[in-house]
Amino acid sequence: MTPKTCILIGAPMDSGKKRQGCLMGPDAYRVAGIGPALADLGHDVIDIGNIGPDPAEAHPDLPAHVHAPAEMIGWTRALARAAGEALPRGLPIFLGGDHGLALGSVLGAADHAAAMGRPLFVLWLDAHTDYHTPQSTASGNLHGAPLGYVTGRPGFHGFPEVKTPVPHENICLLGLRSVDPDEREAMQATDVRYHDMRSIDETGIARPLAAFLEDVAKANGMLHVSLDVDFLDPSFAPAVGTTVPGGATMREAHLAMEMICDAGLMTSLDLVELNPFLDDRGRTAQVMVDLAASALGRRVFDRPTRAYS
Ligand code: EXY
Ligand code: MN
Ligand code: MN
Ligand code: MN
Repeated sequence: MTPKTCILIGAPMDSGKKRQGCLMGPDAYRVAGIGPALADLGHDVIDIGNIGPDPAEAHPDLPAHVHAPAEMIGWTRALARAAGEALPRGLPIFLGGDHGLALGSVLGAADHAAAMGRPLFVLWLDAHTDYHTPQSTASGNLHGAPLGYVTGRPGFHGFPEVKTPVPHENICLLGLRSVDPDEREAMQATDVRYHDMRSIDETGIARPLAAFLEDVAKANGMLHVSLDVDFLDPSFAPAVGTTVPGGATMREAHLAMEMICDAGLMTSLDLVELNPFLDDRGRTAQVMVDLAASALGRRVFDRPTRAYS
């Protein structure tokens, strides 16, 4: 793999939901050795430390049940700026923090891609569709809304304007098994590519992913990968507040990341929803670091053995 400049951006964000703990995520990844793991693969690693939210006000038109609206708005601004500053220099890796960070990381990636005259594609590895709006969410937790925001759904009052919504056909979700009725209704009306675990059981994870990556390449797209801990089955990755049984196996997860690496298209990465408070001696943090390494070139062998027809 061509060596990259990997820019680690700590985003100790917990405002996307009520349960706290993801704020310890960035340091858990550091303790699990994310920097040396990527440097060992020949990459330049720049760790800019942790960023924080901009000061912001909640917007009066946001529904009252939305959790921590001012922090969500402030984080989105700060993260979009961080993405815009990092992308011209290398490959930003956002160390979450909850999935609310993707409102800003994807917004920044979309604005940068537009400035480069390239389309942005998004690969969403998650048990959940995260496609709510502030009005449709029952929980009020906006870590369940990043895809709603970046695709330009209405109602995110007070948030930065989404000047270049990500086209639905440029989004592929893998690993789904917990989707709210409103999300299902809204998502089925779009041309987003969604693959729940049932379809992955039938086709394997490689087929839909290979087709998606081919389209990204054909469009000369930039690829933002958003990896939620709960994509994996809880038996492999227990340290997340929204576990859903029946998730991706360790090998399905590594195959996905190895295919992403082989395609050479990834331009930004989120590692989100790790809650070290729920971990068992850092096991889940280590899984996420190993998956990031697979996406950035870690292999058992440098080349496959003789080809079999
Ligand atoms: N759909 C549920 C909600 O909106 O509250 C659960 C969302 C979980 C979101 C996590 C980050 O993936
Ligand atoms: Mn998520
Ligand atoms: Mn999730
Ligand atoms: Mn569309």
